Amino acid sequence: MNYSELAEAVKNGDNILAVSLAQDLLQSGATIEVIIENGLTDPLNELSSKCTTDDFSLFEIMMAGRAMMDVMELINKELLEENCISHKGKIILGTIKGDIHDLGKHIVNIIFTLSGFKVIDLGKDIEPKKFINAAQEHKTPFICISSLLTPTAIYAREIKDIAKKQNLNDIIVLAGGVGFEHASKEYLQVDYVAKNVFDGLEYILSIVEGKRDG
Ligand code: B12
Repeated sequence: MNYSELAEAVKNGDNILAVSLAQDLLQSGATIEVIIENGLTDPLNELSSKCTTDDFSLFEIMMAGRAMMDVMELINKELLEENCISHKGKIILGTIKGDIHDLGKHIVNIIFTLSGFKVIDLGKDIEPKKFINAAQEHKTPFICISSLLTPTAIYAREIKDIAKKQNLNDIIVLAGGVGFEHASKEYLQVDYVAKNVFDGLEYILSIVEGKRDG
């Protein structure tokens, strides 16, 4: 199956071609995991250097982001039609304070929703305290934080501290995104650091299904 054509269309910001290629891939039986990794995440990661060099093109990155989100919408629609949504619980999600990257967070939202969770998406650049407030308001232990910027680790570390001060000992913090993925859970003071969205989902599912303690 040809994922490189899809990746190229996303990189070029050609959303119409990207959606049509993704449709072909889905029809030929490609898995969502592989479409997301090879067709969507990889091309955006390839644009990486544009964020730090003189070659920086916000327009190019935003167009690629739009193509990616249009493909995600298609995947979302297909799965909703298949009626595979159940109800497994609520999850608080947000990009941590100091960071405005949110394309990856949107993917996490979609994958977790499709897997049966009600996702409360707080948005981006979110204060640690707000995650705790939302978890209390929605009566859920699950907080998922996303970051693509390594210096935001200082804010990730605050979440469990705030919870402890309020005697909220059941709060479970899952960290993900390239800003966190090389850090240890001890360093970030979280319960788990996900290698990718599906690894994070497995972790939450294993707790919900009683296979692992929080
Ligand atoms: C697109 C992009 C932007 C866009 C963001 C648009 C948007 N709405 O998100 C714009 C142009 C705005 C931008 C801005 C900046 N960016 Co930028 N950006 C990128 C780029 C090229 C791609 C990121 C992306 O969207 N990838 C695709 C998505 C789908 O992947 P993802 O986010 O990693 O998410 C996946 C997984 O990580 C995971 N995941 C993510 N979150 C979570 C959470 C949980 C709980 C779980 C389970 C999983 C999970 O699931 C997703 C699906 O697979 C990266 C390069 C890179 N290699 O990542 C740089 C990059 C992240 N940016 C970088 C930088 C430095 C910046 C700026 C500071 C630049 C500047 N000088 O102003 C600003 C940030 C300002 C701020 N305060 O936040 C650096 C970060 C360096 C670092 N380690 O700290 C990178 C790595 C580029 C580089 N090589 O230096 N950026």
